[in-house]
Amino acid sequence: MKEITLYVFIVLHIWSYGVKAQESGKGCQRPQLDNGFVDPEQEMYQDGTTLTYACDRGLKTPMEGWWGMITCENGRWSDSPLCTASRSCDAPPQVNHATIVQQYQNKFSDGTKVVYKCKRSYMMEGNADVVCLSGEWTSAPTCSHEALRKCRANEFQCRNRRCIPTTWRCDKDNDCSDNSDEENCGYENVDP
Ligand SMILES: [Ca+2]
Repeated sequence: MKEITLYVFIVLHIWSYGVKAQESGKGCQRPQLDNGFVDPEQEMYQDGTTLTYACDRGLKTPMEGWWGMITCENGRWSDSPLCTASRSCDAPPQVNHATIVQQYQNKFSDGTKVVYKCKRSYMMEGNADVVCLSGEWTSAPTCSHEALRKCRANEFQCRNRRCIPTTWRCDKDNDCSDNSDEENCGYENVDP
């Protein structure tokens, strides 16, 4: 009796192993992809393989990213890889201690501009606005804490902590925006 049980067990085991081997043996062929490349690059992929693919510069996957993932399931790919031209942008870059002035969207069309505003007591460095150009955002500003921002040797520190080039001091132009670069210049009495 014991022997029969063992025999049945072995037979079942071999049978289930055979089914598994058959399933995993199917695999998928390398998918057709124009204007992009797959990684890893092989002729055949085993079932369960997740294939990463990337698009050539300026092109995007259906998910609007420049790379996508498909999985080989029972001899078929979960999706066809596709690289097409897309000029819209995803969410603009996240900037610490800053908020975006406009209303939030998921997609931003080519040429859209968004404007950052630093939170209270944070100072902006770089351009306040970034533009979506052919699917890429131009570089975003940074916001650093006023107290941490030190002006460089050739800069003048305004009362509002802003840094301006020393040569802008006393040039009759309110560069600090609080006019502190134009105070004690000796001309106030002459030309108010
Ligand atoms: Ca000035």
